[in-house]
Amino acid sequence: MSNNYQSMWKNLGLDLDAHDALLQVLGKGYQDIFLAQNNRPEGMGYFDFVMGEVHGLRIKELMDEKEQGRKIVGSYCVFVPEELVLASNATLVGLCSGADFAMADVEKLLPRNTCALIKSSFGFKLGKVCPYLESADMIVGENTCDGKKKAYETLNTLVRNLYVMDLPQVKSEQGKSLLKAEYDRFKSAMEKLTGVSINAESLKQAIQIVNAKRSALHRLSTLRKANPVPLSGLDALLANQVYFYDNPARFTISVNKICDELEKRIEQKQGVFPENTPRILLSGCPMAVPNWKLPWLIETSGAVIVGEESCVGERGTRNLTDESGKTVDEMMESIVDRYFKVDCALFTPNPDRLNHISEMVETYKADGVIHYSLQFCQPYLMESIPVETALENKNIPTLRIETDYSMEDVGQLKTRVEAFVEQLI
Ligand code: BJ8
Repeated sequence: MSNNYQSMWKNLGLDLDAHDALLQVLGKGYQDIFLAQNNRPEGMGYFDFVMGEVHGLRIKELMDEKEQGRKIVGSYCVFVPEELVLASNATLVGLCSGADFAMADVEKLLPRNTCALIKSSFGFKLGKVCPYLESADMIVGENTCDGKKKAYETLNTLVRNLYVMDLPQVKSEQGKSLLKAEYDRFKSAMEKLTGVSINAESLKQAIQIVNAKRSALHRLSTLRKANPVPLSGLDALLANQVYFYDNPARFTISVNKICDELEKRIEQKQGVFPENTPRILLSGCPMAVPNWKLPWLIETSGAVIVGEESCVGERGTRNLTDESGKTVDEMMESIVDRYFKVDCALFTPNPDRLNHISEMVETYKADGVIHYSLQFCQPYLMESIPVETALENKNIPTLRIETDYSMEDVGQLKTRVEAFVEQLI
């Protein structure tokens, strides 16, 4: 890929040597983790292609869009409503924060005990290795956890056009009004950025596009209830990660295509793991590309992941937006209703998340839950204890994992995961 795109990357201001090194590590990781799996559905070929071209063809497409006057918006959180971005004729991309990069430089700007996700977002900027970040005309940060909201004050000095969205922390009427006010403000900011006024027709169409891609993922999730499971958790995670930067309509078609194939596999009782392999629900912090460590450890330890209670997973995609609104105001209300249901650990109290985890255990017939928190992530680490207690009280075996993006703890994690899986057999 690299030869064709060097000049594009150079024009974007990437550090070509560092970027080449990143692509090499990524390619090797992808080979060892994804391509080494057995019996993968053919439809995963599309996602392999997308990953192979993640810094190539997709960036070229974004460059072409920009040439035609379309704006690119980058985001770090599922609270940024894609509907408003699309309705103003812009494209939303998730900004990867799933690998350590330029750590020595990052730790000059952020305390060492900051979560790996936040450090990674800085590392990709300081190391000049993320073409998505460099192509964005606007980057949206959000006031969620303390780490993110304070880090954006510094990020603001590193990037052009950082827009910070405030978010409620309590699910009250006042909280909802704040979200509504912030989405109204974001709508105006998008209109100003693009020069396009959002109208009822464009907003409805955007809602339908985003609902369609979320519905395709619902269909994919439903198929993972089968025993034997027709798709690995790693491949499902990959689809959930690609969701954040692929063209939405093409993504929807590709997910539905793989679902057609999986339906046939289920009919033939064809699985990626043997029947009755222990089934794990993974719950906790989002796993941004290329953070594949824990799922890989789980699925090479005799278990299969059947669901992700995560923002790169069901927490981020489970709710749809009501499509019946006729006016922009009605549709804005529906968008607020939809996003206000996201049960991020930033909310206090946050009973919906615990209910959702229990519901997912039942739906996907999970034998156990692995709760994943990034080190120094207060919201998810704090919630992991009551989550574990509540699940254990229901006799659902639960393992709490706290880790980061380094590979230093792989041996120790593998031992713990294997011991946990053993207990489920
Ligand atoms: S809606 S989960 S995507 S904020 S891991 S940075 S919480 S210290 S990512 Fe998130 Fe939006 Fe919530 Fe979802 Fe802070 Fe924790 Fe780091 Fe985190």
